[in-house]
Amino acid sequence: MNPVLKSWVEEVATLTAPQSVVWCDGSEAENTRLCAELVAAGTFTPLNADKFPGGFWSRSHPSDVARTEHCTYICPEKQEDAGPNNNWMNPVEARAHLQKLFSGCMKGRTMYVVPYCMGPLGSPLSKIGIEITDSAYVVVNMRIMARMGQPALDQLGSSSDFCRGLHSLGQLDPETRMIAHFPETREIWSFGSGYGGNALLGKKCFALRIASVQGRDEMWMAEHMLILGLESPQGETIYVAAAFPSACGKTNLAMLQPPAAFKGWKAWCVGDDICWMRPGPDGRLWAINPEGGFFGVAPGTSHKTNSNAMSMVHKNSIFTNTALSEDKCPWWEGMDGPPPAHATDWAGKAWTPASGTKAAHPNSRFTVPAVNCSMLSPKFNDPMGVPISAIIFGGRRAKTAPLVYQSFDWEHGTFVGASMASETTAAATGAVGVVRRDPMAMLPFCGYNFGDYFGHWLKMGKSVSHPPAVFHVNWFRTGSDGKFLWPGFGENMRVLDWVLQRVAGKGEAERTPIGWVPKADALNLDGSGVNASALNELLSIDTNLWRQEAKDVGAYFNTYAAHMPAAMHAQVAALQQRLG
Ligand code: GTP
Ligand code: SPV
Ligand code: MN
Repeated sequence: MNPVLKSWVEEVATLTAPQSVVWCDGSEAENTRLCAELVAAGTFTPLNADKFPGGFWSRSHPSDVARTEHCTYICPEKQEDAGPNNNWMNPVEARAHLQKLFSGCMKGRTMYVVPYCMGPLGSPLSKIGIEITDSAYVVVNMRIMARMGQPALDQLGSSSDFCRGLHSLGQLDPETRMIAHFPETREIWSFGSGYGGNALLGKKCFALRIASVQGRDEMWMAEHMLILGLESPQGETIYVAAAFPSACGKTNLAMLQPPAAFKGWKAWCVGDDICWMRPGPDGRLWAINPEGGFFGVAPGTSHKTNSNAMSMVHKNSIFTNTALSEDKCPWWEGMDGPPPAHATDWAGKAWTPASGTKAAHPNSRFTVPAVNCSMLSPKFNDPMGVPISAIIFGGRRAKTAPLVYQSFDWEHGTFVGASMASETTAAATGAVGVVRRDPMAMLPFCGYNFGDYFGHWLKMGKSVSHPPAVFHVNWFRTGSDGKFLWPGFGENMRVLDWVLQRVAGKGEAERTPIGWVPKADALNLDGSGVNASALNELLSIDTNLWRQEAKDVGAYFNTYAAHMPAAMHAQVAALQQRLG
């Protein structure tokens, strides 16, 4: 028994006073028992055994349906280390407050000790975390989302190098909810929420907020990115990583199905949400997906938009806050076919198409083991990961950002990522559709000062002889009628094709003030239904809008004061100069 782990678990048990302590081994038998307990408690409803074997439907508390950024804290000793991009609390004060919240909070409950490995077992790039939780729902979800159980414990051995995560549902009271991170001691304390990124501590809390700090200290990168392999008809596979904010299309792009015009091409999914990248011996950045499953947005997922996802959710999957049809199948808005005549909605109420409300919560999700994905990359478990040739940033921008452009070099690419903005979505509580700055899609997830983080990006680029080429995409540009100009989903292959061509030193492009934009005939639009005027609009750059954008970015960068690298200010000035 690992002595450091043992004494921490004892310490937590003393603080939280559970009825019993269960060490999770991650076995099938344990999972079956926990799922049965969740069914008995009414948390889980078994799904139709013919159509969704091993599947369960679950509803969270109606006030606990998304990440809560206003009660998420980064607590290094110095406030400036958290930066203006994070809520900060003095760690002494935060600990005192959390000690009170957690004191006796597991009375009458079972305390689960959940060991897990982020990244392939045995990989030098992987990291061990331990989550202590009083939620069986969290345990069974963690088992899908990470390599959970005995193998992780075996890998840890007697080492004290693990991320400590303490989680309690508390009373699920939004008023006392708090998700606190102590980057200096690699600790997470999460109280009062059972939902997704607030509660499955391996995901955003460890693999991004804590890991981003570890990456800074150890010269690697923890990013909110999908990883996708594209195999040409000649059998060559190129890997790209893409950072889009929450609910802006990562899972969809990670499971892309190339359209008919790309006969012979194959797409391979390595990851859909998180990417850890390190310099390899060949001077490239190599990436692993630290996760073991997918926690994907359900609404909008259909055979038309993401048939790979539709196929993978039929086995051993958990659905949270979707609707449930009378024949015990999950349902959500945007699924193929007509809505069920009668269903139970995400809040547990009887629902019909005439109800006039959404049956599924806009942030309802499926939790699915990665092995279910038929296009899962053969490199998914490769301990060295895959070499990344291109990094693609993107967001929801009705105007301003063209369909795609390429940065001039790594430094400019870092600027393109740092100046990202996107409309907010239902993945976090608060207003939806408001444009905000979301650098590298990391605003809610970077565990330290963004100024220092941009500096780290610049340093990483200099540390490799062959940094990835950097692009920006926008699938969400709208025309004068307010409708999306670009068909999106599988059709995004047309843009990736240009990206791959550029990586190979080909692909016709025009130099513009913001970067390289494809020439009108450089994109293969065969069978896309996109006409010349739509394409023209998609690729157009409104100089006036961009002058305003450059000004806004400059003002935003100033909020990081002395932490902002001079090179980023120089990029703003250079953009302004190019815009005239
Ligand atoms: P997180 O899991 O929150 O990080 O989200 P994500 O980035 O993985 O987003 P996801 O792929 O789940 O997509 C979120 C929403 O965006 C879904 O409702 C999709 O239907 C929609 N979406 C994804 N790709 C496209 C696209 O290419 N075009 C359009 N118009 N919508 C898209
Ligand atoms: C996101 O919000 O970016 C997600 C879902 O991927 S959550 O696990 O809640 O963070
Ligand atoms: Mn995400």
